[in-house]
Amino acid sequence: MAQDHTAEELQARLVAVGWKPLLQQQLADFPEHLQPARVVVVQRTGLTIAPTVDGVDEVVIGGRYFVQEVEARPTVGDWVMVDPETGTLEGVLERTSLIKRLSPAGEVQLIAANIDTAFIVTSCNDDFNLARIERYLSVILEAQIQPVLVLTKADLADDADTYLDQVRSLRNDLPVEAVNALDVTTLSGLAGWCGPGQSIALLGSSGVGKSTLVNTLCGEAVQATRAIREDDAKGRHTTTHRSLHRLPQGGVILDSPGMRELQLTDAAQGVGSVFADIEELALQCRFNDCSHTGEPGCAVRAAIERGELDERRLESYFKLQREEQYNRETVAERHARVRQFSKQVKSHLARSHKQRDN
Ligand SMILES: Nc1nc2c(ncn2[C@@H]2O[C@H](COP(=O)(O)OP(=O)(O)OP(=O)(O)O)[C@@H](O)[C@H]2O)c(=O)[nH]1
Ligand SMILES: [Mg+2]
Ligand SMILES: [Zn+2]
Repeated sequence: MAQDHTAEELQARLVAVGWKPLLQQQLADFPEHLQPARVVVVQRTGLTIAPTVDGVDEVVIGGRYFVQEVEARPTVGDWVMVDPETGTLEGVLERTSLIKRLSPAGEVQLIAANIDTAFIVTSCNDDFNLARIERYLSVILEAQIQPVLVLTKADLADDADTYLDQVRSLRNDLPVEAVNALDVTTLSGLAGWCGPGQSIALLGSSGVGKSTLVNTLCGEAVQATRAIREDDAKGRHTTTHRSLHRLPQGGVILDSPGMRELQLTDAAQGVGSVFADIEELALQCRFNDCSHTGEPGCAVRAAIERGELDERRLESYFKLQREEQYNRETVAERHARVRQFSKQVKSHLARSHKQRDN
């Protein structure tokens, strides 16, 4: 029963799953008998929460969350309000950050909420791909989350430094760590992000060592891991659902299934931040609608010619910008169709109610 816990005990249990003092003020918006808890695992229709609310550790996602837009549905990392009497989900606290993508099926998919730091994980092998890193960075910076680049399998590479140099060429303010995810002594550079109240998300392809990092950082094997395929260094999609884990340093870390692709949606500002150097150069182009594809007086092309900007980076910028715009428009059209449909359903229902009443 709620009465068995003192307020301090409850507070300590919340802090253990990443509670921050600034969340406290949101509690005033809810009836006093409701208790906050964090979503640590998401299944199709239900959520696993921690700490438990009077022994309740799973709650059902009620139908009302499915009639709203996807973004209103609780996801991993969300703080939810639970009724200890009935064990039901009564609300979701306002998020401090949200990571989302467009799924391969073309739908907005939530990846995690209330994340402070994202470890973008890539290996010092064939997995390494600058354009993919720029893609992840766009999503993370859009969400105003601190990105940290983690280059795994540095122990297996002869030339880990060349990978480090390439990443450093993207942005000079990006923390980068080359590690052996199996060796805790190489992970000390990550400790600064792992303290109490901190929530970390891991993003990266299958097989890069996300779960291995979780295990080594947690100091025990909480997640299954599996060797990658020998022929093409690809992972085997070992992790199949998202889950939050407590770190000994006090923070929490979210393990996710490896992503085949991270399609951008609603990330125009994120793309702009990743390519801030290009956007700054563009201000000096002669035409303010310059497409940087050959107009006279183009400062972007001039920078490429001077060897100050990589052609690859400009291509990557164009690609992500186009994709972001296309996906944003597609999602907006889809939303409009859904709204139109639910309007039709409502008016149909209203008509049939009226007929019944007559
Ligand atoms: N030598 C070495 N092996 C690593 C390192 N990181 C991961 N591995 C190995 O790589 C394989 C894949 O690691 P996982 O942790 O399962 O990869 P994952 O990113 O969780 O993959 P998914 O769950 O499929 O997304 C395992 O055999 C790990 O032991 C590293 O830094 N060095
Ligand atoms: Mg895994
Ligand atoms: Zn230009």
